[in-house]
Amino acid sequence: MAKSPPTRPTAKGPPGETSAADAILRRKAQQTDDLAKAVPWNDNKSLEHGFSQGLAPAKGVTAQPRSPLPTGSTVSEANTSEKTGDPVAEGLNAVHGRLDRVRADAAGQALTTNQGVAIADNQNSLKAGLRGPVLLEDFILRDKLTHFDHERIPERIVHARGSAAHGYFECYEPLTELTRAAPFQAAGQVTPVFVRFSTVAGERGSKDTARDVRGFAVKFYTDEGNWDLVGNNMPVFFIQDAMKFPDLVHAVKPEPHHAMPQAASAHDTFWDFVSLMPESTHMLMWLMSDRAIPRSYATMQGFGVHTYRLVNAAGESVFVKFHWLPQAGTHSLVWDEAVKISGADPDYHRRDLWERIEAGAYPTYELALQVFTEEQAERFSFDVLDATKIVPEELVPLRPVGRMVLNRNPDNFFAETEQVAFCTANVVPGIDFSNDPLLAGRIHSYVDTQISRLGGPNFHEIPINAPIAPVHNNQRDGMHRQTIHRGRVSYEPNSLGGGCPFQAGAAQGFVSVPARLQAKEEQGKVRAKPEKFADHHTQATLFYDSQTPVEQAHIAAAFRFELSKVTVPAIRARMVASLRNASEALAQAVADGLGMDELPPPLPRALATPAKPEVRQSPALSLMARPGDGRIAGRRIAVIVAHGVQGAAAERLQAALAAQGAVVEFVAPRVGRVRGADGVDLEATASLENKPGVLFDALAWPHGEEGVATLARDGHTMEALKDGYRHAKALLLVGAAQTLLDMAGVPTTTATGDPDPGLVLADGEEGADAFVAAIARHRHPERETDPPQV
Ligand code: HDE
Repeated sequence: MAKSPPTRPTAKGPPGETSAADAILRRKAQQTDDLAKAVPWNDNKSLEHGFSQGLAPAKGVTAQPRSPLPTGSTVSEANTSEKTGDPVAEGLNAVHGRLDRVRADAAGQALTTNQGVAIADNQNSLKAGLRGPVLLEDFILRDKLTHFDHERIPERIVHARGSAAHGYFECYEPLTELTRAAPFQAAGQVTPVFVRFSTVAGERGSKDTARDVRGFAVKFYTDEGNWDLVGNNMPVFFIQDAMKFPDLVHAVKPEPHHAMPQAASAHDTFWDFVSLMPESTHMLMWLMSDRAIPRSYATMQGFGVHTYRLVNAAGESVFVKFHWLPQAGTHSLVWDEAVKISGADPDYHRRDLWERIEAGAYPTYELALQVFTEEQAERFSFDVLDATKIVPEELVPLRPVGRMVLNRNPDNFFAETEQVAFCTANVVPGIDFSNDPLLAGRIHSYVDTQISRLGGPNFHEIPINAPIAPVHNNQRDGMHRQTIHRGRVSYEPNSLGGGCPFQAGAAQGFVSVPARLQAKEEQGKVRAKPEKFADHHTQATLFYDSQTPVEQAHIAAAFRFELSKVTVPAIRARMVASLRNASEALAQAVADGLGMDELPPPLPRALATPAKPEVRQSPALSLMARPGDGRIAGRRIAVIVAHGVQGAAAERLQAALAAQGAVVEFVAPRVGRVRGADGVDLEATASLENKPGVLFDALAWPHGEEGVATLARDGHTMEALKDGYRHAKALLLVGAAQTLLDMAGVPTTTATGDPDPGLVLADGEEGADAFVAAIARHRHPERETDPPQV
């Protein structure tokens, strides 16, 4: 039998209050004993065994305390102050929730130290005399310098360079038949999100327009916990097993002896590795395509990459692939442009994202699902657990299920964008993993990396990472712990906390899908891959064959450029030999570009006779497949002017473009007022020097003889015109401005003799309309030649 609690506490209160304190302590002891008695044994223990119990775990046993007394840490919690505040409300963890509880604003406030001591002088350190030494007792100086000295944290090992925004996900229709995941339960349901886009290889301060994969990581703050969909802008990956990830990253990062090149795959070690890893071939096609140099984060697709599972309330599950489709369409840069932009504005994508949101042109993406059953998956010619494979849309069509709108910039880059910690392990009931071996490695890695990057195991309490769903568990302590837990219970099962926090059970809690295992002979522990993983080329071929001729030419040029930077001929030859297995035409084009006299023999294949593919062409794989909504909202347009321009016409053009949502700037040799020949002056917000033409999507030169003559004498004008032409942009030249074409050597017809559709020479409204239509097409590759003529 349990012993009765002592009738008298050992602790004594101050004289005069002893009897009241005694009474409370006695009540607490009595109620504690009652609470413990309410749980006479652990009723759940017998339910921990057996397969069917594992599928439907029981809810934990709880008991209701008679008052808050027995579960509290101290009977003195009612003695409140400005600092302690009131006793915590029942069931509340105040660390988690909306971000407004931690935002700060200094309006009307004096400068203080981190201890809240007002700083009288923020200009001088404390010295022994005017010319004397600085004193160690200057706690104000040391408070400031010490914090400053530790302002940097380790950057992400990969994806260090990134930019992020807040927004929301809106569900189109209930998906309850497929999943019980919180964001998909009702039409119009809104879930807050935080999205971080990134490059992979470059360091934190590296350029945005490197040829690279882009990260597309979405944190859904659902009311059942955080779900992170940590994807990329390409649907496949370089490798099939997490075991190879450190090798891949070491190969692509700057070479360890001299730390070069920064944010670039065009170097020996990367191509040495991938040419020895034929499973990378499909991903290399994507990486060498224009997908790797997106125009903006708002114009690229996102993919979950791995196969995941959706699970409904009945525990039934299907496989799923996640796709983000940009409303503005998929648009990319061209390589020469990306190179030039990286010099003119290394923050090109970061700025674009920020400015679009500030201007109200919110990046919007549709979420689409490819849903298929395990039985379907078994019949596919490829393995859905292989992250180097897509599920062609012809096989499983995309089903749009909601949209995501990014409508709020962060307040503070470090606190939000740098400290956000995405993790593939963050799933909610209704979402589950497949057995993709690459995914398994990620489920481990992301938590692990944050522990060193964010300095300990409590990074989930950093406001940007904290869920809006309540958090209650028995984890305690660790570096920088924020939560102050009430009570003495930090274990489960318990009776002293009334059983709380209790095991949620199957009805509310996360239950893993009991995925079927393979045939018996495949169940043993083994380090090997399934047979279909050995087909390294079929889908690389599918991708290349599904591109338009222009895209194919860009892929060949990208391979040529990258391999021309490789200094070891044997590696070049090995890569070309590998490409022969994907496309003879591509291998030949690359070999020609590298001055190889003969094609090397194809590399041996891991699988001699791969299964027959279901499709040999998939038009959806072309960037051209998603031109967008045809609007020009968010496009950046330069109207290039100088003193003597026809001001009124230039203003009309600006208004017509701005009315379509475009961001239009007058760009002149110098910033400031530009005198119009017609008496209408303009304000140039940018100069040809501080914002070269390469930073705009389209360029216009309005009429005005004197203005055009001035521009003709400024070498920047020719540069802007030539670049605009070479990069296939829409160009408008009115009246006298057309003389610039000849000077720049820009032809008005394409190589085939057809009129150039991106070159608009009409005036007035007609010109503006034609220009808008040309901008909406984004680019006019009809004029491209290799090498460029201009
Ligand atoms: Fe990552 N990856 N990754 N990755 N990854 C990281 O986590 C890792 C992979 C992706 O904006 C790191 O917090 C392993 C595939 C994105 O903060 C690290 C493997 C895909 C981001 C990590 C992969 C991704 C990361 C570095 C192979 C596309 C940026 C810092 C098993 C589906 C998230 C961090 C952000 C970041 C590990 C492969 C996407 C080291 C071990 C495949 C978008 O944990």
